[in-house]
Amino acid sequence: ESKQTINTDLVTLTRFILEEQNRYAPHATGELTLLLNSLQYAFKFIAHTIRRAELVNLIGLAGITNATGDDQKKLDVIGDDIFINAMKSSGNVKVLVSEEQEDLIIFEGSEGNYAVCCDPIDGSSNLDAGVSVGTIFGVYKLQPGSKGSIKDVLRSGTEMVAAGYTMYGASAHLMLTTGHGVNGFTLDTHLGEFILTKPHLKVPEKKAIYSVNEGNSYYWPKEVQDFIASLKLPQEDNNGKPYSARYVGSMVADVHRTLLYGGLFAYPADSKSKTGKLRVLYECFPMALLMEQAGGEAVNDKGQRILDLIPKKIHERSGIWLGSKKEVEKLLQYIKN
Ligand code: P6P
Repeated sequence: ESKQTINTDLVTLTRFILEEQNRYAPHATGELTLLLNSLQYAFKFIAHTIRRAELVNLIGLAGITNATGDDQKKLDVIGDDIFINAMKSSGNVKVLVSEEQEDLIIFEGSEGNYAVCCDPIDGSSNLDAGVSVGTIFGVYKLQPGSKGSIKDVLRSGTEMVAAGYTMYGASAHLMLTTGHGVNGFTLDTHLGEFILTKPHLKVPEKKAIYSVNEGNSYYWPKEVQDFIASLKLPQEDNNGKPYSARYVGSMVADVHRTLLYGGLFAYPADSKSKTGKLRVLYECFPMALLMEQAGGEAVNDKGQRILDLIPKKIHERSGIWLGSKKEVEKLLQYIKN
């Protein structure tokens, strides 16, 4: 008979984080480890809430708009509340930037040494259609001597000590980096644990997939129009076939596919959105850090490394191109000249 082998030595996220702390930061205080555990609690709660949303009629507009003018859906509000409460009660977070909050949040009573930037439910405009959405996050350690202020988050993305996202799709997938590569976890809802399923994830070096909203092409600069048009021609390095187009319209879903399959994702700035649409602190930086840690690249419309940008405002936006190293290099030929 087929021997059903059960893995009795599962690597949970909790175990993985502790092993990583012992391996890379044996003298650490353990605060980041505790913070990451509070983050995973928030992901589990949001995943649970999203799964039941339609059943308990949570889907639909909440009748208010957020900091960046998007119509807030009920789940956006609930996701934001869950996230804020999880970070506040962790005791390790002093400063919080959320897409749903116009102003920086400072947890006055907290002795926390970390600042967290997040988009609690990114892609929520797709929620009613059952499209995958996700929570995107980036973590800074407060600057030495800081009591927690906006200066702790208006910094280059290279200073983030952890970043990632949890995509709420068929399963809940967490992609995490703490600066030592990218590891993927899948939520086992019976155990209530994120299980390591994609250790040391590397993005394929090249892949003939491009992912951009072509509905904006009328507003793109000429070099972007020319570059995207060039991908639609037969490619010598793709057995004479043109690129495939794949665009979900939910950044987490588009980036997740790009990390796993390779390709190029883009949201360029255009004459309609002169500084692009995606926000630096809690969309561009976390996805750029993940992509670089997985061996890929992430640049802005001038071909500058996304992580080297220094935002001046907490909801600042940037054009972004990210994905396989060879695909970003093809782009640079067009926009660097
Ligand atoms: P568009 C979702 O609203 C979002 O913020 C990202 O998740 C996504 O990549 C982008 O906007 C989609 O924007 O203009 O293509 O619908």
